Amino acid sequence: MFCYQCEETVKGTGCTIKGVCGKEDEIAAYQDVLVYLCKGISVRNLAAVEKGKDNPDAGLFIADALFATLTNVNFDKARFTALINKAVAIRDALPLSGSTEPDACTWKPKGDGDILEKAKSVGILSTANEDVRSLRSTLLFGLKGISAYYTHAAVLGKTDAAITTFLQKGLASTLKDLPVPDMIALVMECGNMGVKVLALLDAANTSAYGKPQITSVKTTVGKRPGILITGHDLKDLEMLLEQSKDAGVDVYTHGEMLPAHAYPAFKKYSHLLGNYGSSWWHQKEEFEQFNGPVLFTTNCLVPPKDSYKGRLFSTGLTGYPGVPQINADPNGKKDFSRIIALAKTCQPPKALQGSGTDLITGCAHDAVLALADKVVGAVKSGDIKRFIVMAGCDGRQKEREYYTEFAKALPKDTVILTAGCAKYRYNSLGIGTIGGIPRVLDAGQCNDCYSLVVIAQALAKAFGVGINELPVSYNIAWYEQKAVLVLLSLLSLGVKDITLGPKLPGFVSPAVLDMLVKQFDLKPNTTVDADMARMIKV
Ligand code: SF4
Ligand code: SF3
Repeated sequence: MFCYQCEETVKGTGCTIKGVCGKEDEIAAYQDVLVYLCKGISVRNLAAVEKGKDNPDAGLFIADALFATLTNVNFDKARFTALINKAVAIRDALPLSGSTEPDACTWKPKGDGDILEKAKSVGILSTANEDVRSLRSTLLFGLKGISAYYTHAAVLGKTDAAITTFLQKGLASTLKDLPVPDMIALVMECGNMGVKVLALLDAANTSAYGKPQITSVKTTVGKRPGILITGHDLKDLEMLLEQSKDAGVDVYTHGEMLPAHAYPAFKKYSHLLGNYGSSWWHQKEEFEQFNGPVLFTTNCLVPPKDSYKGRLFSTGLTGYPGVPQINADPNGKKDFSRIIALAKTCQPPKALQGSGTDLITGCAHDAVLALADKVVGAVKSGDIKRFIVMAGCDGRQKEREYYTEFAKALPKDTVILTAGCAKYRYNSLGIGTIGGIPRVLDAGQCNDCYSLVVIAQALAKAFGVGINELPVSYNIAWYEQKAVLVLLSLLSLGVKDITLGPKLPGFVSPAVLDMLVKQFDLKPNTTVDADMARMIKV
């Protein structure tokens, strides 16, 4: 295997024996082959559009398939086998793209051994040139990010053919020998599409569940048994809350589900009690102590311990061998009665050590812009000197303590703008407010980075300056491929001088890094003191 798509990749260069995430060699092979087949579908489907014989559903299938290959989403060979079979069926039902076709359009697996053999020649390392590999990988990982967000929006009925067409265009491009400037242009176009898909998901979430309100979320536990829901999918939460409302159990959010508390549609459920635990990588300890069932709706899924594995359920694109999967019926409805029945037999959750501090969330664009006069006034009066965007992901390495230390060391006249699970590094520090404005403004999930962009654009307008002239610094923490997309989206909006950590991506070659530094002034993070001195330009 060779995988270098996430920040925790071995030695910062690539996982070759087994993933740090727990991904086995075999699953990596199935994922590589699935991506390869999606490239074949893309070539044929794009050609079929011109003949009016395309499959309009192929784009959503590709989004689902790529989402399944994202870090910490799915570890189940049976699910990948089913996706590979479906990919072949979709591709083979399309007309030929021409008299000669790339192998990805014609190759067919005859069984397990075939898939493993094929994976040796179609994965990341099949591109020999380091810089071409780097650009193709950057594009592929950005496309994976688009896929994840697109799938969420589509579940809520919001689709956009321009996005799925780009997914196919991007995938098909990786089979061609394109000049470097064309590849760079595609990476930038991926960033543009990132902004588009983030806006689409924002519209999907807010039209279904209302505009997030600034909300204080409890982290204490109740006396009744609980169900824990983790991941990013709000539709799953909605169905779970509705089905469990009279069952005598409570529902708690975990990880990236915390911002759900801010949506008006979920506030009506009094049994949505609070948030339990923190970011994804703590799940082994936290799920153990939760005592009740846990529903995974998306990443991040950490291979479970046997002690609590029997209480886990997955849905959507997530999967783990032996963990029951709850699928939607043809109308999109999911039956969570098994989870609710199990919860009733469980002990209530145990309070986690150090928990109890309320967490503020829901500082999305509408809620913050409702305070625009106050915020602009505080900047003009000098009460707020600088905003630091500290959005992104959390991860398990010790070096991520940097983000807690950085937040603690920030001067009292600064405000953190955050989104994603990176916030758990500093959202319970109690770093206070400035004139009633919380100093940690949590816009929501990683996809709600879109809100941060809207806020920055509104501030730029209010001050009559460009986005790079604002008193805003970017100190972004990344882990998986959605964060890659968010970064590309920021770059496509012209945001410069972003600090990225805790390590630069292993898939960025020296020449590509040089381009990013020259064009966008992208920097790796260093020490708290040095980065603080650079960012706090008073
Ligand atoms: Fe390694 Fe990350 Fe790939 Fe997992 S997702 S195999 S940890 S690079
Ligand atoms: Fe977190 Fe996985 Fe990236 Fe959605 S849950 S931000 S890491």
